[in-house]
This record gives sequence, C-alpha cells and structure tokens, in this order.
Amino acid sequence: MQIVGLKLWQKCGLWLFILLFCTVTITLAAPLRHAISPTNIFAPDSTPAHSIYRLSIFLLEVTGAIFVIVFSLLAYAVIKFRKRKHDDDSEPPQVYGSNQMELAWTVLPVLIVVVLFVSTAQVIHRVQDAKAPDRAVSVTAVAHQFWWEYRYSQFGLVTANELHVPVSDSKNPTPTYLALLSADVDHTFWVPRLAGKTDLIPNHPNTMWIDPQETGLFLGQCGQYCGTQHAKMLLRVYVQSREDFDRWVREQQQPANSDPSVAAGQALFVTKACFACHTIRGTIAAGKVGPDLTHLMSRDTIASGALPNTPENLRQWVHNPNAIKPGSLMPVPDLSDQELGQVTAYLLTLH
Ligand code: HEC
Ligand SMILES: [Cu+2]
Repeated sequence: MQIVGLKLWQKCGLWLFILLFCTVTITLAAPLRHAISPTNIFAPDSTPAHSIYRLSIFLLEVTGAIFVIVFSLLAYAVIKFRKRKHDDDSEPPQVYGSNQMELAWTVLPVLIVVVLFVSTAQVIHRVQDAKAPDRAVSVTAVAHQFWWEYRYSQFGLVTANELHVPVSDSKNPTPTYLALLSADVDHTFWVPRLAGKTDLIPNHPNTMWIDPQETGLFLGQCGQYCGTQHAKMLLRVYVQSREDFDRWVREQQQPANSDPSVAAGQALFVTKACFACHTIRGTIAAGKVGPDLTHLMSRDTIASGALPNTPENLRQWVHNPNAIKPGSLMPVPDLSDQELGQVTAYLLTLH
C-alpha cells in the first residue's frame, strides 16, 4: 500500500505505531477485568455497580462500532481517492440532494441516541427506585470535612471512617441502604466496585444502596472537591459474613473500656477539650465535631484512611494533626510530652 508524500521510513513508522497502539490496547484491556486494583470500575461486585458496568460496556460497544465503521470508510476514501502522479487536477463530479442519504444520516443517529437514552434511563430507574427489603441494613452516612460519620440507628451505634456491612447473597439479599447527609459542604460517596457516585449535599438528603456479593475490603474516595484535605478523605467498606458483622455490631454497642491505669490520660481528654469534639460512649465526652472514639482501636486506620492505626501514628496525630492532614479541622492540642504520652495511652485502651 502506498501513502503519498511520506518517505519509506515514515510509512514504516506510521504502520509500526498503529500496530503497537492496537497491541497495547488489546493486551491492556484483556486482564483489566481481573486486575487487582481495589477501585477497579471493571470489576463490579454489587448490583448497582454491575448495572452501570453492563451499561458502559454496551455504550462502548455501540460507540466502538460507530468508530470502526466511520474510521474504515474514512481510511478507504483517503487512500483510494488520494492524489496520484498523473491526475489532471480537474474537479471531480459533485453530488447534491440525495433524500435517501440525508434521511439515513438523520434517522440513524436519532435512533442510536434514543437507544442509548432508553437504556441509560432504565439503569437509573432500576438503581434509584429499588425498594429496600425488610432485611436491609440501614446506615446514615454523614460527610464532614474531611472524614465520614456512620450512624447505625437500628443498632444504636455510631462509628467513623470504616463502614461495616454484611455480605449479600442473591438468594437471601441483605443490601445496605445509605442515607447520605453532609455536615458542611458537598461531598461524594464513591466506592467504584460497589455503586456509582452519589453526592452528600447539605440540607438535601440523598440515598443509595449496595449489596456486595463478596466479603473483603472495598476502597473508595470522596469524589467531590470539598476542601484542602479532600484527597485524604478516603472510603473503606468492610464487607463481612453475617456472623462477623453481627459480632462487630455487638462489640461496637458496648460502652468504652474504662481502665484505671490510664486515668491520667482520661482526665486530660476532658481538661484539654478533646471531649468537646469527640464522643466516647460511657464517659462524659459527647462531642459531635470529630469522629466517635468509643472503639477507636477497632479501626485499621485513622484520619479517614490517611494513616494505619498504630500507636506511633496515633501519637503523631494527637501531637500535630496538621502535620499529617494540613488544614484538618482538629486544632493542634496544647500538650506536654508527658501529657501526650498519657492521652495516647488512654486512646490505646479504646478497643
Ligand atoms: C475542635 C474539635 C476537636 C478537638 C478539640 C479535638 N479534635 Fe480530634 N478530631 C477532630 C476532627 C474534626 C477530626 C477528624 C480529622 C480528619 O480526619 O480530617 C479528629 C480526629 C481525631 C482522631 C482520629 C480519629 C479517627 O478515627 O480518624 C483522634 C484519635 C483524635 N482526633 C483525638 C483527639 C484528642 C486526643 C484530642 C484532645 C487532645 C482531640 N482529638 C481534640 C476534632 C477535634
Ligand atoms: Cu469530601
């Protein structure tokens, strides 16, 4: 095949590029479904995510087919009718007013758009209007700058940053319905393997649901720029077997441990004003500005997934939250080294 105006090495380069592009695309796309990315949108694990995944594959197929047809016709015309050496430079025959063709290129695209619209509307309806079965777990998720509060009213417990839900099997579905609220600005709940994005808007309750079919940890991220530490407002969803979930609920329902050996730290929690922002159930601390710390040590991470929950990190955090999350809404506490040790020791008993 000849491409006019290009030198031999340029032609070879062009073909090589096309070949390479195709190979890379195909090899990347094949294992995409199974890639072990915890936020892989091509590995859905919950009904809403499955519906969205199937819809996007359908849309990709339709638009991919259009691309291949249009591109092949274009390539055919460009190559077949290219300028040749012995052309006489006269104007080719001009064609005007073909009703058939004009109808075809108006009606076909309209039909395609209608099909895409209807299939999208169906998925939105199926996800949005699904009724919660009786066995559903309901959780109120409240987004704060820059962390998540989870209220399980039916179990009388509150936790933060790590959402626990039971696994749902298709014969006996136990989906989790989330009421989404915001304490300040607009945030978005987005765990790609479980569902699409839904915003948490002040004074405008939204809802969404998930029915994860596998146990494990599913990760996500606040999907809406909500302030300086938006990037460290991570989502962690722990999907557990029913027994594990029930055990977790029972543990979380307990009031906080009270360990006399850390009384000094517990007293500092009050005198240093921590209690004004944090709740520790079973003590006088009932603040609502920061995360509930009743069972702090049952969590794997602190500061909304920003750090693993280790004694060292906890100490660092209480020493200076701003060093870890600059702009975080926890003020730097005024603590001596000894007091810092005592407060941290107290926190470490909150299992
Ligand atoms: C003005 C309110 C306020 C005060 C006072 C305050 N905190 Fe906080 N605290 C917060 C906020 C808000 C967060 C969440 C920060 C984030 O993740 O962006 C937080 C997070 C934390 C966390 C991490 C919790 C988790 O699960 O991620 C710990 C531990 C903590 N605070 C301990 C303390 C201690 C100890 C004191 C007292 C020395 C204290 N806080 C004083 C508001 C406060
Ligand atoms: Cu956010």
